Amino acid sequence: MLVAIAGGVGAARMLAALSSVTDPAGITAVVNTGDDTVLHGLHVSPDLDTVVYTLAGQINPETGWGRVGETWGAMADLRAYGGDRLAWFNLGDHDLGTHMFRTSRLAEGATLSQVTAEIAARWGLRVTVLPMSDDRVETRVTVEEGGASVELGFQEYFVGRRHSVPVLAVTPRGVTAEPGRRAAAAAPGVLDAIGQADGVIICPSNPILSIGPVLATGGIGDAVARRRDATVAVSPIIAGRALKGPADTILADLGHEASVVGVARMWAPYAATLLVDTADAGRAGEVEAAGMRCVVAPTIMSGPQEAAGLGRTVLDALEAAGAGPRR
Ligand code: FO1
Repeated sequence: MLVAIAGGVGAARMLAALSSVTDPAGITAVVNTGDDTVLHGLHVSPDLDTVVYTLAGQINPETGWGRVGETWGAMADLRAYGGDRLAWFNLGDHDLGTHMFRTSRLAEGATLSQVTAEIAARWGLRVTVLPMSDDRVETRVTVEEGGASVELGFQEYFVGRRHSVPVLAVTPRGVTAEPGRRAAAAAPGVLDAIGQADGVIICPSNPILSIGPVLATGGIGDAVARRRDATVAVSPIIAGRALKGPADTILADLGHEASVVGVARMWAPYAATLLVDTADAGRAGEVEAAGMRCVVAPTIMSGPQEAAGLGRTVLDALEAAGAGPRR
């Protein structure tokens, strides 16, 4: 069994790639829920939905989030009532059905893991999709705005500010105990899955915004570190740039090097191997000096063949580490 530590778009594509080269029933995804938000009374779990829709072949390929062939009737009406003040976060009509289902099941007392399993079952997924926690973890982003430091909710930063303001700090709230609230626990099955996995993959998601909150929750980071030798991380940074999103600028804002070497310094305690793109072949020595075995291969999933190629490279890297599923 393989366990993938996952954020949104990059992870979803990695999971689809792995599913095309190994039995999807042998893959468990542990997905970030720090981006979750409540809008119009509805519980939205963007990374869980991105993973599920992608694996179900239902993702909008242009945005990488939301449903393919979506319609926007509800948003148009909401905008007519309240303008962009209310309609700043785009929830398509079909996507809304998922949020309504999740919210009503949570109100009935179901856990987020149970609802996620129900949503995955509706789409016939064979990959097991687990939220990192059934408890609320809220990634807060402190930014510099108008000369002051302002703490924002994740989506206020990511969508509201188009992730274009300098970031001063990223804090996953809820991962440590606070007065009146215990620390978030890993969702049922997460720690066992990591402990028993043949191999663990840290997906090419934003290290600070997406993977960081997963590793900070309920002992998940410690569990992955204990499987360090069997863990392969895929760099989301290629030639100093993120393919999508603000991973490069946030790394730099927070004092890390926005490069495969910065990624290696961050993941060395958790993963023995870092897979970097051929564009970064020249930096393999520095990755190794940071304490990770460096595998160099094409990592851009520009089409199904390239994605399958990356999936096979990850399996080969696991096998070379003495890990990975039987093939
Ligand atoms: N991203 C945007 O840039 N604009 C949006 O309006 C937006 C809406 C949205 C709705 C549902 C969903 O599952 C994802 C959505 N996203 C949107 C993406 C989301 O903000 C990011 O993918 C993640 O939270 C970062 O991983």
